[in-house]
Amino acid sequence: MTKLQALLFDVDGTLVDTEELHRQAFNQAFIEMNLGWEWNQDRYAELLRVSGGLDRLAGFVDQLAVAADEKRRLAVLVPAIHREKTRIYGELLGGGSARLRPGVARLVDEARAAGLKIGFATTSATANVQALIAATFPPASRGAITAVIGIDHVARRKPAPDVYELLLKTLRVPAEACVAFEDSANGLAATKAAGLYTIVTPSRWTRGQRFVGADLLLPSLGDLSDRLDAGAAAGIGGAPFLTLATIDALHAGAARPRADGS
Ligand code: XBP
Ligand code: MG
Repeated sequence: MTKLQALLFDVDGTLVDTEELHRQAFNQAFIEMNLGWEWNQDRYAELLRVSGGLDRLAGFVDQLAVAADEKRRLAVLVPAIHREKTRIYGELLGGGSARLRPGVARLVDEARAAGLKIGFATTSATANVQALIAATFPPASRGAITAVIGIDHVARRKPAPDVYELLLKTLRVPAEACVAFEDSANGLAATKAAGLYTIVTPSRWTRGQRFVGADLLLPSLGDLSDRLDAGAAAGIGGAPFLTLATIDALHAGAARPRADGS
C-alpha cells in the first residue's frame, strides 16, 4: 500500500467559489467591448459544462444565430475578449470578496504539518491562480503550496488529465500516493483519467452535475465553524468535517485489495 504523499486541489469551485467573479468578469468585458452579450447565472451554469474560459467563449460564439461573416469576426475576437476578462477578473479578486471554501485552509495546514506535498491543478490561467492565492491564503499557508499547474502549461483542458499528469510529474509523486479534490464532472473525469483517488465537493454551480466514479462526495470539506450535516457526515463516520487522518484512512482503504480480490 502506497503511503499518502500529496493532496492535489482543483482551483475554481474547489478552493474558492470563484465562478460568480468569473461570470462578472466575462459580463464586464462584454460591456467594455460593446458585444451586447450578458451571461446570467442560469446561462453561465450551462456554459460551465465547457471547462476553460477561452473554449467556453468560442463555443458560445459558435452557437450564436448570426451571419457566417459576423461569426468569423467574433471568433477572431475571442482571445482578446478573454484577455480583457482575465484582466478584469484579477481586479475583482483584488476587491477582497473571495474566500476559501470551508476546510481548505485547515486541510492545507494539516497536510503541511504532516509533511505532505500540496499542488493545485486548474483549467484556468496560472496567473489567475497566483492572484487567487494572494487574495485568499493566509501568508503563513502560502509556503505549503508546492506547485501550481494552469492551462497555460498543457495542451488539453479538463476532462483531459493533462494538468494532473503534469502536476504529478512536477511533485514527483505517483498517482496512487495522492488524493485529489474537485468540484465538477469535467474535473472528476480528469482526475480519474490520471488514476487519482478523488473527493468531490460540488459548488453551487456544479451541484446538478453527475459525479460518476467519485471516491467520496461531500457538500464541502467542513470546518469547526461550518460543520457537515448528519447526512453528509455519515459518509465519513459521523465526523463534522473531513480531517487529514480520515483522508489518510480512506486512501489506505482504497489502496487495500478488496476481500473478493477485485
Ligand atoms: C474552472 C474553469 C475556468 C474558469 C474560468 O477551472 O473551467 O475556465 O471557469 O477561468 P478549474 P478562465 O475548475 O479547473 O479550476 O477564464 O481563466 O478559463
Ligand atoms: Mg473546478
